Amino acid sequence: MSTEFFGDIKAITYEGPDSDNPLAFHHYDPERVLLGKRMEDHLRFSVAWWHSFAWEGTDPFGGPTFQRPWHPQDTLQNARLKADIAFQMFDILGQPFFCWHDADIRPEGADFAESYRNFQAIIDHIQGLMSSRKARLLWGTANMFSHRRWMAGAATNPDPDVFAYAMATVKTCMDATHRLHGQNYVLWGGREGYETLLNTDMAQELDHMGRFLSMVVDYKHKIGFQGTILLEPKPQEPTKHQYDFDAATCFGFLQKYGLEGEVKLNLEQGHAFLAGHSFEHEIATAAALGVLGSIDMNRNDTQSGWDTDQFPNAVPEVALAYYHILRAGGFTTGGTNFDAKLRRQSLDPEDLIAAHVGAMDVCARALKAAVAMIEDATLQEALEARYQGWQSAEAQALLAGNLEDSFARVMAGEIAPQPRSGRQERLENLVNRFV
Ligand code: XUL
Ligand code: CO
Repeated sequence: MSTEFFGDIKAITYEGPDSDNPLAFHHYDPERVLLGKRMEDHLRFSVAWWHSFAWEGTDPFGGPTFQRPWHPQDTLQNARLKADIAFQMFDILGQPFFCWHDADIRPEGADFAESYRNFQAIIDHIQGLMSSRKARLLWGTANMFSHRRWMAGAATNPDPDVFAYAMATVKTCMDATHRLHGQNYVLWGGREGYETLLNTDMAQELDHMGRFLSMVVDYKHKIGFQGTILLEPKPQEPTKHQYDFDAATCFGFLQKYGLEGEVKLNLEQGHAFLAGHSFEHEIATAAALGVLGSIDMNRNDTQSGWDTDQFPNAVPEVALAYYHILRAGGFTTGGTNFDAKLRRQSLDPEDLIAAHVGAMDVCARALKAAVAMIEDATLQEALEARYQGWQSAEAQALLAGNLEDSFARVMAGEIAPQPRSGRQERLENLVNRFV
């Protein structure tokens, strides 16, 4: 059964922009060198286990639409089959990374100990698959939001027993990530927030969340995990309000608990959108604050207001995201994860391949545009020209000065600002030449 799932779909290859083969890369050419680095190493694509293999096609109004050979997902045998087929897809796509939540890869047991045994068995299996295959682990994470025990949060749960259960759960997921040589460990606090302030002690919950994250960092050092710990901001959904609202909020939280040098961010395009930001805003904010880690490259529907997790398809938007990533020096341990799912009518295995091929091509095309903008340098020059005034010694002295000195000079008419154009339209026109 497993060998037949993707039928006769062969490994996808680069055929160039003129090819009319829908199952070929038109822009993603992993070996092509841009700015001194292979495209594969710039983009560092990753497939998300949960959406591609664990999600069954449900929505708030309807049950599963997908019928996969590894359903139902409640046995170890089916979990192994799911892993085998996942690696077949990784072989077809040739992307370098994948990632998982514990709950995506193993069946839930009757109790913690059984879930743990299931998890260990599947990690053994994945380790075996990895020994002869290309795909590596970008990150592991714990699903501490689906099961009813997490309904009031994990680290921010009012019940200390749940806090302890979360500690135990994250330990197992960090151990597994370490064992599989994961490049990062992610924490997305889907239920770390509140439904109503009427029953919530926010100060206490934030302190618990800070303490929890400190323990995660301590454990990382204790086991010698070399990867990066990443927080994933999202303003709301599933809870009414999530504490990791956006990049700036996360940075303030990290600073309060002294973790800004230890933890970085995994930014998701759709989450930026929910927070009322553009994706490049979140990337530029994280870069400015020194906490840019990794990205989840999936978009929301611009009208529905939900986190629809669609594969990316707007090159201009994605190009600006990569422009800011490149300006920040590119990824180190991070990458481009498709935290994206098919539409629930996309039933065929080929849809799964086509979705990823298209998304990889959109990102590759956007990367090429971003590289071209950097090589052209007009944008950078315009930016530098705008701040040119700060090059003088006199301007630098302002930063070391005081309010009274400037008052005296402005009062004496020595300083009289002359407003200048921000040239926004000209810069937008310039970007349009590249995308
Ligand atoms: C949810 C989301 C998660 C995280 C990992 O919106 O993005 O899938 O990426 O827990
Ligand atoms: Co995500």
